[in-house]
Amino acid sequence: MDTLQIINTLEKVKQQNPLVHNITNVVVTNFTANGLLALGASPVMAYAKEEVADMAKISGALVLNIGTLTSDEIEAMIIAGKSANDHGVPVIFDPVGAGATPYRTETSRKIIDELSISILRGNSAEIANVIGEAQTIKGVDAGKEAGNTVELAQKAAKMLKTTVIITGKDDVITDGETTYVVHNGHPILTKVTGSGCLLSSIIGAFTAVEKNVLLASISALSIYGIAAEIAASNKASDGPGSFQIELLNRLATISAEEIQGHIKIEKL
Ligand code: ATP
Ligand code: TZP
Ligand code: MG
Ligand code: MG
Repeated sequence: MDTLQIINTLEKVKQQNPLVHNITNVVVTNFTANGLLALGASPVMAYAKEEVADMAKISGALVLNIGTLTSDEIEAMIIAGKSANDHGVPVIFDPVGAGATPYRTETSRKIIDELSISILRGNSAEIANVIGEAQTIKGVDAGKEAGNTVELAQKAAKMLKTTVIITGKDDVITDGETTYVVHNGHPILTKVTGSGCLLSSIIGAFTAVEKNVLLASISALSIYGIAAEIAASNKASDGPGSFQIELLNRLATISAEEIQGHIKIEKL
C-alpha cells in the first residue's frame, strides 16, 4: 500500500462525489453531513422505513450508527442494510456505546448477525463488548484500559469475518490476516463530539469509490488524521470549537503534498 494509491483514492472521492446514505445519531448529523461535503462526497440522511431500502440501493455506501438508537431506527437500519447487501453497496457499522447498556450491545450483535457488514469501526471498548469481552465504556467514550488493540481487532475480524477498525491514539485496521496501523491524528479530536462518527461516514465515502476495503480504510484514516493534525497546528484553531471548523476546512483542501509529508502508516 503506497502513498500514491492513497492520494489516488482521495482523488476518486472528489471526482465521483459518491452518495453516502447515513442512518446516524442526532448529535452528529449536521457535522457528519458537512464533513462529507468538505471531503467531496454527497451525504444523505434518510431514516423512514418506507424509503430506506430505495435510498440504500442507489447509494455508494451505507453507514449505520447506533449513537441515539430507537427501536424504529434499528428496524430501518436492518431494512436499509438488507437492501444494501442485495445491491452490492458496502455497509459500515459504528456500534456507538456498545457495552454501555445491554440494549446497545444486543442491538450491535443483531445488526452484525442479520447483515453483511464490510467494516466495523469503533473505539476499543465498543469492539471488545461486541465480541463479548467486557471493557469499561463511559457512555460513548472508551475508558482508559484499551489493552492490546491489535490483538483485539484481529480477534474481532476473525470472529466476525469482516474488516475491523479500532480507533484511538493509533488506529488499527485488519481483515484478520493483514493488519495496518495508522499513527496520524491529534488528541484534540477527543474533545469534539462526533469525530469518530464523522470518520465512520468518511470511511463509507472511500469504500464507495474503492473496492479494496483495506486501501479504502487506510486512505480514510490517514487523510482524516492528517487533516486533523494540520487543523490543530493552525493558529486559527486554538480550542475545540475553532478546531472543529478548521477540520472541515482542511478536509476540503488537503493536498497530495500534505499527505506525502505527514503520512504515518505501518504494516504489521
Ligand atoms: P471515543 O468516543 O472513545 O472518543 P470515537 O468513536 O469518538 O471514540 P476515536 O477513537 O476518538 O473515535 O477516533 C476518532 C478520531 O480521533 C480518529 O481519527 C482517531 O485516530 C483520533 N484520535 C482519538 N484519540 C486520539 C489521540 N489520543 N491522539 C491522536 N488521535 C486520536
Ligand atoms: N451521545 C450519543 S451519540 C454521541 C453522544 C455524545 C456522539 C458520539 O460521537 P463519537 O464520534 O463517538 O465521539
Ligand atoms: Mg470521540
Ligand atoms: Mg464513537
